[in-house]
Amino acid sequence: MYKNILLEKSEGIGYITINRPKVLNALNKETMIELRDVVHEIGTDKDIKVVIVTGSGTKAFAAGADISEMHGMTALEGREWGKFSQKVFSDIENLSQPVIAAVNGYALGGGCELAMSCDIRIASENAKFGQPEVLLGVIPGFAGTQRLPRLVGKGKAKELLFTGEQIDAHEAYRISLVNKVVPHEELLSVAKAMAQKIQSCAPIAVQLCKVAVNEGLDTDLDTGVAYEAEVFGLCFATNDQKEGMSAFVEKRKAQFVGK
Ligand code: CO8
Repeated sequence: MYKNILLEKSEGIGYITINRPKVLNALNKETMIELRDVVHEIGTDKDIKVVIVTGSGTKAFAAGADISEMHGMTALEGREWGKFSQKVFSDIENLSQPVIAAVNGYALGGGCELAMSCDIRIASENAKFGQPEVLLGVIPGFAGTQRLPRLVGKGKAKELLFTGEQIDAHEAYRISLVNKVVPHEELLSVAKAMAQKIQSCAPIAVQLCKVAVNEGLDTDLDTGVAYEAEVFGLCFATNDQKEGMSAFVEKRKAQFVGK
């Protein structure tokens, strides 16, 4: 159904795989349009509880926006392309389901920006991260100048943005760009295990955690805390809250239904 993306749904997990391995999964327009559509499809699929995003092949998660497609763009075309892709990544960030990036190789430029739009990043030992745009005469255009400092702090983000330097998975872990680093062959099984662990929790509570973090981080602490109180209150309108707390009191395992 999709040309450049593989979409698989299994046991409540949606697997999105960028599938252009010959060009290291470079993100061309066609792929970004498909990614938008896949994200929409998954976002409206009640059976999908967690999403895993990865790249096809062993070498790359995504080596950036497609340079061969971009190099002849006008200023206006560049602006439109950037805005379109920013929206796709913000749709990923705001998907109701948690999204895990399983970074299997190069995550450069738009590839790093794609990983950063996911909620959690797990990197294989051979993953490499970077924002090499300044080496091409541009700046990151898919929100890298905004998400990178939010994840690693202003100083480190500026260093990576100004130098275009690539860092390995361990350095990415050290600066909190990724949550964990695992042997390459274990990447998908670790991502799946994390997805299953998330799935065993109350689904609405997990979704509301995501909303509270995302909304709160873009505001001041008092506003974020007030927002949390509202969302916390909402949880008491769910069956899962009653089930979760009754199960604790009755010393049994909770059976959550997502209602
Ligand atoms: N775009 C298009 N093709 C690519 C890309 C890319 N980003 N990356 C790799 N490829 C292609 C290569 O051209 C090559 O194709 P071919 O076999 O036809 O020559 C194939 O993939 C394999 O690549 P290499 O032979 O270069 O493989 P190496 O192992 O030697 O090197 C690297 C791997 C280091 C990853 C290298 O390919 C590289 O440096 N790639 C480019 C990385 C990069 O600069 N990414 C940032 C792109 S810009 C960006 O993402 C900005 C986003 C914001 C845009 C805003 C728009 C307004």
